[in-house]
Amino acid sequence: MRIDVVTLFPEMVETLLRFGVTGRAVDRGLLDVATWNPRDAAHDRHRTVDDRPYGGGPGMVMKVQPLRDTLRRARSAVQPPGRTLYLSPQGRPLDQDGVRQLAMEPRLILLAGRYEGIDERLIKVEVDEEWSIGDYVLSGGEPAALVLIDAVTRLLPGALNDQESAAQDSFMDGLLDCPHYTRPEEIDGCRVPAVLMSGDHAAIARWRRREALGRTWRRRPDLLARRPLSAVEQALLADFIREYQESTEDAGSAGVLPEQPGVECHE
Ligand code: 9D3
Repeated sequence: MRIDVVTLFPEMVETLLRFGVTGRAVDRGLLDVATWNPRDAAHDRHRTVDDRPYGGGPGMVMKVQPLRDTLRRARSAVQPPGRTLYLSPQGRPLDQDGVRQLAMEPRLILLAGRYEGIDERLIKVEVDEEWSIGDYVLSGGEPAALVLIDAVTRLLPGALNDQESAAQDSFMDGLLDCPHYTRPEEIDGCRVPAVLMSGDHAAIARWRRREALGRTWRRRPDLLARRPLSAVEQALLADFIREYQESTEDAGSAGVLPEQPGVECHE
């Protein structure tokens, strides 16, 4: 997959490509990323890339000419160029379904904005899709471009090793992950759940699925609502819920101590 990124901070993007899964995808020739800096297309003495907003107010807007020339340069570097995606808070929220769609494209052009954003007419004429990575405020589009590139790269055939692929497959079935443990067997009185030490692989698989269902039920009911459960899964979740209610219904803690998200200790 070829991705061209238009950004005022190319080093931010290039850094991701030096490490881990994304770095390996580049080494293996699965991912090819090029960066394009609008500052290189600014021709005035100060190489200006921002301008004041019509209507006044605080903040600046990315200047049209350097950005438009840069997009055209990026497009003519690879034929056909692929769709142009503008990363912006106003975009379609990225989720794993969106990542899957984007990963099927052979080429993408990503536009990362700075300041208050880009001229609306540039969006209309030059941009095919707008994507957000969630409802929080970033300082620019680069972190969003990194998130998108990272998530998409993981779906390119050959990017993950076998173990990573297996783990990815189980996440992609729409549930949160089960808890994980490694040595030592006990930390400050917290022991590894006995079933994981039992060597009973069927019981371990059941326990993991039950924990995944239970945590999704507790922490992300929105995910559970979108996912049909098999009869086996319904039984495992019912089992989790019954145990959970037994453990919270005793006199002292009834309704008083909600689980702190992410904090649990098994005896
Ligand atoms: C005056 C209100 N603004 C500044 C606080 C709006 C604003 C402009 C530019 C907010 C963020 C940004 C920069 N953000 C991105 O470029 C961005 C982004 C994000 O902030 N959140 C989630 N996804 C994305 S994708 C690009």
